[in-house]
Amino acid sequence: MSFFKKLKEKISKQTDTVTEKFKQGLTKTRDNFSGKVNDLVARYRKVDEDFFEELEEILIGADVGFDTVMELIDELKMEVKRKNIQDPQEVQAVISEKLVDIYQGGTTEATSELNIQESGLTVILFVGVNGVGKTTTIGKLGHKFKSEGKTVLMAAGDTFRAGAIEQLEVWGERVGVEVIKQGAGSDPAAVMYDAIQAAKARKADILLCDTAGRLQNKVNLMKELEKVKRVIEREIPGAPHEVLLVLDATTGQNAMIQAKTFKEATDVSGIVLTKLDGTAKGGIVLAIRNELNIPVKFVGLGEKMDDLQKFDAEQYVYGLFANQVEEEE
Ligand SMILES: Nc1nc2c(ncn2[C@@H]2O[C@H](COP(=O)(O)OP(=O)(O)O)[C@@H](O)[C@H]2O)c(=O)[nH]1
Ligand SMILES: [Mg+2]
Repeated sequence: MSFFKKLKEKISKQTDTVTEKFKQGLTKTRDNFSGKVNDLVARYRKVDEDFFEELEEILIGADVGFDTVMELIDELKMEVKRKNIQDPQEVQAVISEKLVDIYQGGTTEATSELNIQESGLTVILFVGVNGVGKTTTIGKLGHKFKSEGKTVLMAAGDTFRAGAIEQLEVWGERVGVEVIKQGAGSDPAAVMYDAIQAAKARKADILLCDTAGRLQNKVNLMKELEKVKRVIEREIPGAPHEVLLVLDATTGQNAMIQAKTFKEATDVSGIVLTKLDGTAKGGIVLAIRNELNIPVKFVGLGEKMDDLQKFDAEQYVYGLFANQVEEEE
């Protein structure tokens, strides 16, 4: 059976809406990346050094990241040799197969699972620079947890940016979740303290904590995050259960730099990659996973409350090559 068919079988265990969301959200990347790969395999009559060089350029152009591209090309060359593949058309399936492999990196699929406590409160802290989509992601996740029947609270920890508290309140109203806040300019650690007390009093399941995204001064950022974390840890041993770094896919290699900075400043447990729908360079997912070794737990595929999806490497690769898969049928 072809890889595409196997892929389709695997993902068909999930709902069609998930597949449709990934497919829709990856339209720009698919048109760009897969379009170029198609064109490449159509132009070459045999798989040679030039073919791989062009493929390398396409991958780098899709923000896959230099190191990851080199690794991928090496693997492809080996696979082509091993299977004695001559026809460029056949390489396409191998490419998608290797993309899934690279993402999963030998680990099991469970990496996108959140560390949710079986009983008691789960605290999730969101970090990242301004404008990446922290508040929006909190809104979307709040909606997701609520629809699973959980009691959710949100903490308005971005007390720095004008309008940030109000923006979270708008999301709170939209998805029916209470927002714990203090005035603008107040100490974020104090907001977290209040929010935890409220969460305990309401026996909440999930507390989603927003933070400010100042990165101009790394030392300050570290201090602020440390203080916020210290308060959370003190009130709930073992918390925060997740520290999710939010990155904007449209910023490409800049997102990689942000990730490295935050990784130094705090223990990041997962990444939310937003605005994947807004970029033609969705290869950044692979670079993040492979070069930072932090799992991408969620991807943002639009601005609406149901446009957040748990990241799934197979859905992602299917979304990239959906046209081919459907053509094969
Ligand atoms: N297209 C798209 N826009 C998004 C996504 N996530 C967030 N945004 C938009 O990005 C902008 C900044 O988001 P915001 O949550 O305020 O970022 P914050 O400063 O990190 O809290 C808003 O206009 C959001 O609607 C996404 O997945 N796709
Ligand atoms: Mg915000």
